[in-house]
Amino acid sequence: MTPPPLPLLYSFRRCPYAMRARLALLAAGQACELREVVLRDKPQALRNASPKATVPVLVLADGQVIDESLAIMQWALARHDPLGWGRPSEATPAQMLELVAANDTQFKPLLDRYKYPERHGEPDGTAARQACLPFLMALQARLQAGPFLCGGHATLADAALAPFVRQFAGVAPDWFAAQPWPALRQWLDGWQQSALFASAMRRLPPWQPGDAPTVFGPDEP
Ligand SMILES: N[C@@H](CCC(=O)N[C@@H](CS)C(=O)NCC(=O)O)C(=O)O
Repeated sequence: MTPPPLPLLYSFRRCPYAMRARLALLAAGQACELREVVLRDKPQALRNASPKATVPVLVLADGQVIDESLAIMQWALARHDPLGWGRPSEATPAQMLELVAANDTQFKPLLDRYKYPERHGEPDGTAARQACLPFLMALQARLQAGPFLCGGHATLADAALAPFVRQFAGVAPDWFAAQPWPALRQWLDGWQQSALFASAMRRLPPWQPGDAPTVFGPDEP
């Protein structure tokens, strides 16, 4: 019997939204065909699948298109969740999703201002960085209470937020290292050193029409 075709993931290695989707697909043991996208030269096939043309986009074998990173995570984990990413031990699933929403709607815009102050008419990133502190301090407090954001094991929230905290830390690594956030740093280091993260960050050449499929999944190199 021929196996069903794999879902197709349009991704960009360094995009934090695509990272969280890849992490969840790996955690779910869900292989897919991956097409690495160059954002300044998006393939027409991506635009056809999702006119808003952001990454990640997952196209299922039945043609269904999922073009929001959180929805891709939820789709994957609803199919298979051996690590319990959808079952936080110290929060309800709704509280876990509230944390993701706070990241996406509050922290992410401030992170953009911090990274690119000139695009926001600001002389430097210090005001934006200051505005990020309450969010990061709240993460530090959570991680002081337990090794992961929602308790004793990693969940969707950890995978969804880590790529953004990583970006924040990368803007001024020395400054980040000097903050009184040991639990936050340990958590971030743990993610960045994990085998899962290494698999999620596998380097792939940009996809072009006609290329042989690249399988991305738990068993791939
Ligand atoms: N809400 C979307 C946001 C995705 C997003 O904004 N991705 C960025 C890359 S990190 C993107 O594709 N931007 C479009 C562009 O740069 O043209 C999601 O969660 O998937």
